[in-house]
Amino acid sequence: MAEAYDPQAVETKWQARWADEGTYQVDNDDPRPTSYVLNMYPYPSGPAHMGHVRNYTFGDLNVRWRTMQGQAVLSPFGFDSFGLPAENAAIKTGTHPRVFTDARIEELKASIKRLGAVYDWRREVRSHDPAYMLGNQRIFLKFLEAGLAYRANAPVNWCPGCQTVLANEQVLADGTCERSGDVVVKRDLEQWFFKITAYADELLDAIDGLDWPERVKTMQRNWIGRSEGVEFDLQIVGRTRKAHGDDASIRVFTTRPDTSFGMTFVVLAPEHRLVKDLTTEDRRGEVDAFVERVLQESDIDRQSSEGPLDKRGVWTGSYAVNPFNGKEVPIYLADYVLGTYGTGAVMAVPAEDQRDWDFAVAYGLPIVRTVQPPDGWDGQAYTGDGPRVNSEWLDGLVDTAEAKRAAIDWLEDKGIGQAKVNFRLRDWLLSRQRYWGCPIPVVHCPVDGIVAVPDDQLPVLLPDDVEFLPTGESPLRHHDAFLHTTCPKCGGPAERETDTMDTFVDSSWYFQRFTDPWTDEPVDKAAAEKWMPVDQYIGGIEHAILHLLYARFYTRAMADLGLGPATVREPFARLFTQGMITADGKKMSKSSGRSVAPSHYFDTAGADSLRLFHLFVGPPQDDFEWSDQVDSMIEGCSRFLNRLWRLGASSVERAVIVNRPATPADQEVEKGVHRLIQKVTSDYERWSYNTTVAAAMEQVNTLTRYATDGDGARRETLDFAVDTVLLLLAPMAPHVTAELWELRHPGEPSLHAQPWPVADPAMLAVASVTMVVQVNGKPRDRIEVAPSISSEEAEALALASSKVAAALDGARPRKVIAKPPRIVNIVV
Ligand code: ANZ
Repeated sequence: MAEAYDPQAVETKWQARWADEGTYQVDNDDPRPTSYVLNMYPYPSGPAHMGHVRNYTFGDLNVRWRTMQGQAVLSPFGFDSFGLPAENAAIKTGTHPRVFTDARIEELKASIKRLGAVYDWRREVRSHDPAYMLGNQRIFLKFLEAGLAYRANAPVNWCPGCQTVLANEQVLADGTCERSGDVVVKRDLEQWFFKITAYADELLDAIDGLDWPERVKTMQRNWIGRSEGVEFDLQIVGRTRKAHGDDASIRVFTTRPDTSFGMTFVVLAPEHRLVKDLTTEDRRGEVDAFVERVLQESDIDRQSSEGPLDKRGVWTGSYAVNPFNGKEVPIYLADYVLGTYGTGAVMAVPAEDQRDWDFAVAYGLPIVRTVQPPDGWDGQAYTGDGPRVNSEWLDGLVDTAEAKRAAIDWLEDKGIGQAKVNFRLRDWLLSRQRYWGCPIPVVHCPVDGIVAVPDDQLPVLLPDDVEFLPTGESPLRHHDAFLHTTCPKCGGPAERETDTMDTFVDSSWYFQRFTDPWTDEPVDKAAAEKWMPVDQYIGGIEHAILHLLYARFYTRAMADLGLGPATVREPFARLFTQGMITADGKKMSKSSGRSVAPSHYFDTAGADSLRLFHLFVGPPQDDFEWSDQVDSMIEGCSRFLNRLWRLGASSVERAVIVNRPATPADQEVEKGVHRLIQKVTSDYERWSYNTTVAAAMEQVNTLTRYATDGDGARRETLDFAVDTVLLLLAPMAPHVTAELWELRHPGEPSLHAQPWPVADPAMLAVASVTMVVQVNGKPRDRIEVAPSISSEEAEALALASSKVAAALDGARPRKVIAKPPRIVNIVV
């Protein structure tokens, strides 16, 4: 009897061996075909919780599986180590963010290592590494030079109490400052932007070619939000171009110019530049109060459909002319019209737009249908197709695209409008008034303006001797030695930029850095060309938009500026978004206070059982609620691995193992194993891990019975079967399978160095199926036939059956209906 399975001893042994032998280290001159598997690099918040365990189990399975398929698999790990929590901890506890962060990294690393997930730790990258900051700053300066980084005024959250800018996270749901309790207002301040909109079209078009979940692709498309329409001018009543220039008209953007005859009012955003000008004296009090209130609201609140509409708008007292029919329409303001989209002004067509309809009803404004709705349609806007009505020269046109085209042509002919494509996507505001981030490497000179820090003075590092005070301001602004510098151009006194970069900048190119983290350049193009794009990226759906879009933009911009390989424009060829582990319905995370640590399970059932549990509990893309039943499920996985251990160590109780030629029963066992190879391989490809664990469990039970029942097991068959099961389970439960393999094959290369098994097609063919022969609908015989049997053969076999002959009792068949290979029906 082999020794009992001791998970801790086995796991420690193999983890040390993989690390010592560098089993999963790959060099950049590795001749094997390449593959790149990557989990999104985590924010280091302390020891791993079950959410991490689940994600890294999926990633590790992919790394090991691809390795067994003969690929050189790049499997790096790093830390998204800049960010607000470390800075807040510093303010609270007085620990420097670097010390705090490094400690959290070590905790996370230690707990990940016990999972047995394999990474090439030589390639580790942390956002706050000086070498990484150097890369970040060099890339930034290239973007600046190319006009992809620029400064502009932007509305930011401003706390009048603290006299500082706040991040969105610091503004409470009721719009007050988390620290002072003051009402946070929007204020225009100079900020840094990346011109991601220059890539809007390309980023949108390329989504089609990505092997990503449809849900994520849709979210990206909506976020970019391309819309085709037209911009045109409405004359303001009482104004002339001669007297008022550009202020004589209001420009609107619409996607439905075909409905223009139905425009019964115009709505401006409260921040529209003409608001003050258009407000008549008797309306001023109400308008001012309204504008002040709306400017406090977030864009999200403003676009929500909640709240009574009669409180959400106000009339300015002025009118504009609808150029299509010459009618005068009132000009309103409404919170839901955004100043940052289109022209910040909308022609309202209540009959064909539900929001305009509701607004018209609330303010008693006219509603004129311009698309004929179906009979019985009443009391709401109609956005479907139908003939144009009340639209003069558009009347009768049914095709919406054609009607739009006609309206745009008319506007262009008259010289008052042009076709226009708009994007919802805005440029990326990247500056943060924070300490724990990568400094933006420029100085502000009173003579030369913004001047790049020269390359030989990079990286601009964060000074350590700063005080973290709860003032809400970046300590960099109060650090004289950092702040005061000389201008690299004129040598005069200048101030260093104290804004740091959004941490999404760090996560936009780290995956390229992994391909050669030792290079002096941000990215070694040859190395990146070899490994990129990431073949399998794994991470949470919460990154569906910002991170994944920013990374796509960065990859393109870097390629265009010669900072990355020209051929690599998409960073992540294939994306998997795993489900969340939830506790009480909420995402498991350290900050939620609901995190379950894996260490207890590592110490008891072992890492392999825990991995198997995570693979087994359900489809990887689904959320999983952590509950009281989990312990018994992990126990179940542990019992399975013990059964595997007994089988693999050939100590199955009462096992009889004999040498004999293969009987049909032995052949059935072999075929079952080939079918398992096929199933596991295709399940791994499809990320259907729960079904593959179930099949493996069933197979182990079958083999255990085979080894103990009846005539006993044939040695060759059992060896082949057990070895194959170990190979197939190796990516899921890497320790126990490696140990069993070594027991069974002492002195041979390790299990993880073995090639992935391939199913023999001949063994997959199902030898026969049972064909039922019926006479007048009653089953009379069952015949084993080849699955490929033809109708004629099936009919002949059926008629030749003695049981059928007995049932016919001399009667002549009237009709024979053969549905090979399952059924033949004889009618008499
Ligand atoms: C008249 C109209 C009639 C409209 C109709 C729609 C339907 P997307 O697809 O998102 O581009 N709009 C324009 N600028 C706006 C702004 N700054 N804030 C809020 N809404 C704005 O939507 C474009 C449509 O959204 C435009 O077309 C305009 O309403 C509105 F039957 O014009 B439409």
